[in-house]
Amino acid sequence: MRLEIPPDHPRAESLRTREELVHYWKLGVVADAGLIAHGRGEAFDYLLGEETTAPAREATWAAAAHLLLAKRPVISVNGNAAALVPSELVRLSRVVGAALEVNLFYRSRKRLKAVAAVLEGAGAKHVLGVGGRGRGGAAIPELSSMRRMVDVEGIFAADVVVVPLEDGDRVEALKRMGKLTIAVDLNPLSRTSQEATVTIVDNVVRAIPNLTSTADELKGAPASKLRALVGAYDNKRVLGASIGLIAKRLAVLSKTSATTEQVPVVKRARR
Ligand code: PTJ
Repeated sequence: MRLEIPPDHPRAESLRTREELVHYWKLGVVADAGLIAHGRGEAFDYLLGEETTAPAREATWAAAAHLLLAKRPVISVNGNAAALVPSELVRLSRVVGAALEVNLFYRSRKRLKAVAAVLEGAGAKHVLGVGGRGRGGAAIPELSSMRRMVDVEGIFAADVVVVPLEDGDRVEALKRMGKLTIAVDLNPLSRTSQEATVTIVDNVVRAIPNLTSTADELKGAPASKLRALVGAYDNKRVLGASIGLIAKRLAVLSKTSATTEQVPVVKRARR
């Protein structure tokens, strides 16, 4: 049963997103830890003002240019991404000509199939990563987590990989294989954010549609313009700008917010 969320509730959007995740968790698409990961993301979204920031927009331009320059782009899909933005991922894959591959940290055959079914239900024609051992399976070297299991036709052969809600280990391993990575992560301090080629510090529900419309806009642009966009981009600088934005917001809020007013200390009476 899904919770009825009053449309005038001040946090209706956030509650709807939670309900979506819980619904897909019950279906076995989202991992138990996916609910915890979402809570962490929500906290950072609060700090960022729950909107797409200027640094996120700058990262989106660079990410779109990388995807359009790529020869074999792949979008890696986990449980949370499939639950929150299934049709948006399918649309992005069409606009930039990228393959969709299921790749799970908490991997099981049941979950691989469940995530692939969500993507197919959203219109995906061909989903990689569900073939299993010996059927198109390969492993990322020097990676011990289950995320190492990838498709030879997909992530293994890709030059650019989109990794929404990822873990830092695999981004590092993909980098060692010479691949470029585009992360979507609300936490600008995470290892994933720090290690990716481009990190879009934004909620995946905003980031993926923005990336699709930006790629659509850039589609007819000459390669020289795309190369200039990626050449001018510096992920460390843009991540620093996101962290700076959080610091600025907190500095302003600490002066204006009622929640930070001095709370009177009630001293315990001495006996
Ligand atoms: O489906 P699986 O088995 O592949 O597992 C997926 C999870 C998310 C459980 C797994 O990848 C995991 O444990 O991830 P982490 O290490 O918790 O990292 C998730 C990151 O995504 C954290 O930095 C969160 O802040 C961030 N995050 C959470 N929700 C969102 C988000 N970033 C963007 N948009 C969100 N909605």
